[in-house]
Amino acid sequence: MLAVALTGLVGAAVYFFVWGKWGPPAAITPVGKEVDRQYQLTLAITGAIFILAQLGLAFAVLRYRGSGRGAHYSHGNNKLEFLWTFATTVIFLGLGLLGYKAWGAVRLTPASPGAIPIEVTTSQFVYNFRYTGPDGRFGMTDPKLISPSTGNPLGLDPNDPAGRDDIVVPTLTVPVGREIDLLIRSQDVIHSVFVRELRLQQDAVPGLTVPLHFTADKIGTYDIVCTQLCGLGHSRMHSYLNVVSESDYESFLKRQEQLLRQAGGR
Ligand SMILES: [Cu+2]
Repeated sequence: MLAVALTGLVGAAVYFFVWGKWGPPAAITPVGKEVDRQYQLTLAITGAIFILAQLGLAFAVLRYRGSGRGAHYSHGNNKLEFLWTFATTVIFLGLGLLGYKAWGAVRLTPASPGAIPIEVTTSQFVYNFRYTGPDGRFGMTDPKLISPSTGNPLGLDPNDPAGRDDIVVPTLTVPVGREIDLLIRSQDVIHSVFVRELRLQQDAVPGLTVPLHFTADKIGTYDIVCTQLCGLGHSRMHSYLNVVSESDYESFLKRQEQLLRQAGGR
């Protein structure tokens, strides 16, 4: 019975992975595709070991059932223990080193000089995205000036001319095929920025500006969610990443600049 149950378990596990119905949506960045390749490799190696180990156990249960012999005491086998510890170390370290390209490259290297800087500020329970405006510079902010109800959620300092053209919006719009340099901040507790299609998940930590860069290669609208339990409204903390064509991006910026002028600037 146990041997049959184990074999059934292995069959069901393999079936669900091969079926792939609950897999993630397709990646939209070169790094995302790298993460997927790395994940598939890890899954293939650990999956093969899982199948062999469980089927081996089922075989042993079946083969040695009811033989009437008592169990015999063993001191273990040094050679075998060395072998599987060594194999585990090689696989673990090997996958870790291979994963550098997928995980580390995006975090341990800075964005290229031509990347578009966009600041993400998280707070309970919203995202605010800031663009530099035509001057290419972010204006100064002051925590004392933070006032979402009067339209200054980031606390932009009106005396700093660099901040007068800064665009602040609740959703992230980026041009396709261009590198984006996200600068992630938090005003209160630890939040996070997670976009499944980018295969990126990064905490927003109060007091830090965490950079994260990506180049999306597929036009579309994707969910941005907070994956840190940040308070009662955590489940509502949500925004969108709009990947648009270069010309749509230009008109988005134009429109925002126009709105800012209509509002009389800051
Ligand atoms: Cu949050």
